[in-house]
Amino acid sequence: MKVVILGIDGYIGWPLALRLLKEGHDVVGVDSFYTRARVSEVGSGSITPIKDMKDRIKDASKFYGKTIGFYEGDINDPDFVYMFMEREKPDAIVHLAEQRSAPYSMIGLKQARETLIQNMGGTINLVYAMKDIVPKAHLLKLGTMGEYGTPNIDIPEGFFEIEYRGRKDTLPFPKFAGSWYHWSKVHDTNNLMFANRVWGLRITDVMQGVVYGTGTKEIKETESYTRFDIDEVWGTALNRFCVQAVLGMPVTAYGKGEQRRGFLSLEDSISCLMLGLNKPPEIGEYRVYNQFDEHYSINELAAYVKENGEKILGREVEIKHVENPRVEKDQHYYNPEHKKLKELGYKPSGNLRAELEKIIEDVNRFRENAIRFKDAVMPRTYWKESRGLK
Ligand code: USQ
Repeated sequence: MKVVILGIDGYIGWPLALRLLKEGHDVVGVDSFYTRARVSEVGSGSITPIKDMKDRIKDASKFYGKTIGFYEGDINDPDFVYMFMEREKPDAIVHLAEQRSAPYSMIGLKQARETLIQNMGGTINLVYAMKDIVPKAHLLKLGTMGEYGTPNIDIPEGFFEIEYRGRKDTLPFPKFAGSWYHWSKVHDTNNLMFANRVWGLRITDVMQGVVYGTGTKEIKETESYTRFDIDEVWGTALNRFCVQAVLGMPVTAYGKGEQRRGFLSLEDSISCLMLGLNKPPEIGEYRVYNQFDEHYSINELAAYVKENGEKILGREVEIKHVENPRVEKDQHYYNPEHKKLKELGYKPSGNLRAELEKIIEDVNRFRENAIRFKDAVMPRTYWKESRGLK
């Protein structure tokens, strides 16, 4: 299968490229290096050593005996999208090339506009190019569990059956996102459903939870790392907690810490995306997966990091409940369904506690890099203070 990965340089894009290559597929990557640039703007960077794309591709092809095609450019430019789609005519496209940080989108109007325009612009260019060039290809697009928010009822996988005033229908489950970033994914989802309805494009919309971890099997065997972000804008909860433990900083549970999210390891995220690619939807089908392993409260995660951190590092790890910079419920019901991937054959690779040990050991190994970006770790982006023009 020929797969184009949009956002190949990212946290998930690079390990997915390695897995596809290892399994004998043809891989073509596209990236504008947006994440590298934006992370350095907030005074941070990946603490794992990541090479530039030329060297990453060289390392991967040395190991797996096959090379990766690459286009540098911005998918918000329709001419660019049409150009590489015409040349490559892929069987599948994995779309990971979006602004992926909720805090970034909440810094101010500039970042909010950038997030909405960039994310929706890239996706609309892509569905038009698919319709015109490869109408039977499979689009596997990364959405987020955060599209649903935290309603006081169970969350289905995309659609639910509803009875209203005596009539029944199966409808998209209502969305209630918590940042401009998460809303941009909701808007994408609506646009994808419509593209499917009018042109019959085959689409998998993946509602993914928070991903954690430093490695996958392929990263381990090639030693070709993926990025690992630790700052308050680009780093995510569990990864940041491990870094805080290693640096002797308090683990920052926001608010009461009772907010729950679905989590999965990087290894499992890649396995699930591979399942989605290897078992595509029918022509004309739009399907939705809720992609996570288990859900945990922030307090549970902080406690696991404390317990494992103290064992590995041999000193106390403090948990600190800081003022929640976000506007979100920090105590709520949470019961999302996640059956479909299991029906396709997904089996979690391990457990969160075992993975935690590996993350803490890796972060400890790259501790010098973490120290360089220490000032960017504590929260400073407050939803209520998002800057407008004044
Ligand atoms: N949190 C803390 N302390 C911290 C950082 C975060 O308590 O130091 C809490 C947040 O308040 C939030 C939860 O942890 O309730 C998750 O925050 P996060 O920063 O780990 O993740 P989030 O902003 O939701 O976004 C991340 C990825 C995004 C992806 C999303 C999946 O950046 O690309 O879509 O996870 S989900 O959360 O399921 O929507």
